[in-house]
Amino acid sequence: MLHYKHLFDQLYSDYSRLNPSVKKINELFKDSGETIINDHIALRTFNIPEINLDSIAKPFLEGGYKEKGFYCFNEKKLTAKHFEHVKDPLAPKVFISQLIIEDLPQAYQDIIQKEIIDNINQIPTSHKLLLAGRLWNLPKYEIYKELLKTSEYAAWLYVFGIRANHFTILINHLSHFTGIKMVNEFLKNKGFTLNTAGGEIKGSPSVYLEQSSTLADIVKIQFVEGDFMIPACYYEFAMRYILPSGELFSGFQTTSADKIFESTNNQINN
Ligand code: OOG
Ligand code: NI
Repeated sequence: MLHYKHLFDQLYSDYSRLNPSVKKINELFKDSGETIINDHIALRTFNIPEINLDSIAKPFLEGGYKEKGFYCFNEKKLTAKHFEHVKDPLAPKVFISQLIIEDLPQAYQDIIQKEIIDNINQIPTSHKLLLAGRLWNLPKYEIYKELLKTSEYAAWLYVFGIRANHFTILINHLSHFTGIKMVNEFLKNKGFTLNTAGGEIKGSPSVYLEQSSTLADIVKIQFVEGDFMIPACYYEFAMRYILPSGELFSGFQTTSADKIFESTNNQINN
């Protein structure tokens, strides 16, 4: 079994290769004298049995993770769970969501069946599934545009497949930044565009979690029809607060997460 640290290294290397902002942001924080702690990563998938949320979670469970929270996003037709390492409090948390295909209009279910499910070649086993990316053929731009009309999540997933769609800098562990506002100002000054859906800062100390994120990098992707520039992955920043019990809040907030999902949506943010 692959050690989870090694797994995160591999997920990170795919993520930073695909998204030029990632390395730039990391370097900016390092140049400011910071050591980066990753609060969590997120993965997306379809509720197709072989690759659904629970299938994606398996390698993490085998690596010492435990299921913690369950979340529903009715409008987006998603469910999600988060996982935490049982022993290592500094191990990144893992947020996995899945699209409930049968909740989409029939015409879109048919597209997903024909263009995705019927085209799944081989499903890698164990942790290799998490690094698989797209498990189906080269995407069609025409299908991507069509999926965008019903679910931005479905369109993104059709192109990018299974991979980490963001890493998250834990602001609590930064030494020169006093809060999320200061992080946001720093990023904007350096030329990064933040996701403004629901406001730049999602959440508040009263829900024990504040989050912000960049807008996904626009990258060149090869489609059947040729190359097109589309949003890929983003970077998130999170500040966690102490619960009345004295413990640091380790979960997620559905209302905030709903807006964080929009970081890959250049329709809403333009
Ligand atoms: C996940 C969005 C939710 C959070 O921290 O609330 C999230 C996604 O975009 O796949 O990461
Ligand atoms: Ni996140």
